[in-house]
Amino acid sequence: MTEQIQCRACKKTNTYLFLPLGDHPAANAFLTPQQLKQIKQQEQQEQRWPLDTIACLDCGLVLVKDQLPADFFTEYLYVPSGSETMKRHFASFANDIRSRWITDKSDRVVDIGCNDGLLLKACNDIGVATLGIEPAANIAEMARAKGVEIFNEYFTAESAQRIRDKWGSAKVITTTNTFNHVDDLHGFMRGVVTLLADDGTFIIEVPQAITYVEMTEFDTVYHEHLSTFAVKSLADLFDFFDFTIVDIQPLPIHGGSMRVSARRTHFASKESSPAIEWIERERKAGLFDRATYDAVAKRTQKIRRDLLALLANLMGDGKKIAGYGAPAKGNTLLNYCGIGPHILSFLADRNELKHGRYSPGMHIPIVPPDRIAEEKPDYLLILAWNFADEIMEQQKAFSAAGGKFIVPIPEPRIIG
Ligand code: DWN
Repeated sequence: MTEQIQCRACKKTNTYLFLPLGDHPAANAFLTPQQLKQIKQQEQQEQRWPLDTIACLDCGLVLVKDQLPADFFTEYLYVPSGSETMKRHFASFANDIRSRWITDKSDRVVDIGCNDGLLLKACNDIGVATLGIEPAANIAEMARAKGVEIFNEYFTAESAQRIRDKWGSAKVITTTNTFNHVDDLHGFMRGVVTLLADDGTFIIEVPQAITYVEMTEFDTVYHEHLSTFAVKSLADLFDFFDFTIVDIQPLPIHGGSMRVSARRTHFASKESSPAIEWIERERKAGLFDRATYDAVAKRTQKIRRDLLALLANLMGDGKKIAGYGAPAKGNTLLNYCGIGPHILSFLADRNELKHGRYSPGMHIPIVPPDRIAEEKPDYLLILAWNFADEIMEQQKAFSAAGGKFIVPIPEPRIIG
């Protein structure tokens, strides 16, 4: 029985380490040629930490321990603007915010972890006042270039007070795929309590634990993705701060997410909270049972076996295989399965910040997508499987030339 840890959401210690994935480098720590050279010459260690997937059997949180250095996000390589899906998603979210939660022109939306400002630009475009909070200097500049006002520091209980002193309270606080990167959720919530107007709304977008379990999305766990939330884990967390969930919307993005809106309990009704029905669904899905996670571990090991066998057979037939997408999740999969340049000759990715770099751990070169037409692989392993439709649509020329796709989750399969 491994040592139990305290759950960062509900603070109970009924946790279960069900899936040790090995020692992994940080999933977004894409290496420059210089860094790779120093590693190869043993001048520099590529830092790795145990990637142990843990479940809280009380609130359903799927979590990893926080092990990354404190300043990890001061230079960041992920931006959502590389995806048409995400551009459409944030435009729709901006309209939803204005129609449901904004009542006055002076009402401000504060987006914590605003990244390159995609959501706040969409809010500004429809006349909503905004402020972005983004600690990564390189990404903050991209947001500023879109005309988005930025507070370039981490959001904490302390910085929340300074933000409120300078810009006033927020009518809406949003945080999309940031809450799952935060270790001190209670400190973050103290900041929300400070910054949010009394009648304000706190809106979180995060991947769902129920989808992680049902679709065996083991690769969505990495050192920066500290948590994958169940509705119950959010409800238990909010209880500490007298917030109540008032709306839950399932979202198809990032492998199955949810948009959860919460308000202070004196502006909400616990009895009619949608959380009640969702938590019942989570209970029926076995999110609070050890056996559920034993089954996830077994399915994960089967995905590894089946994917390696599929790739070995194709290579045995003389087929050439490359990867499409260099997502953070792809590095969990590549490092867990031991898939390196001996199998995938390159990873094609549209994000220019990653071009010329190498994947952490397996050191596969990352190149622009036009390399596909030059190298003509027979198969593309889609590591950004959450965008498989968009990617296959884009790569119609590859399919027309006889190329086929491999999608690894929830089971490795060939498409095309
Ligand atoms: O929370 C996070 C999620 C939201 O995004 C971050 N911690 C890190 C990141 O995770 P990821 O890197 O796994 O996210 P994506 O958005 O699944 O990565 C997609 C990758 O694929 C990007 O590098 C862009 C690339 N891409 C592409 O090359 N062509 C994406 C699309 C849609 C394309 O057509």
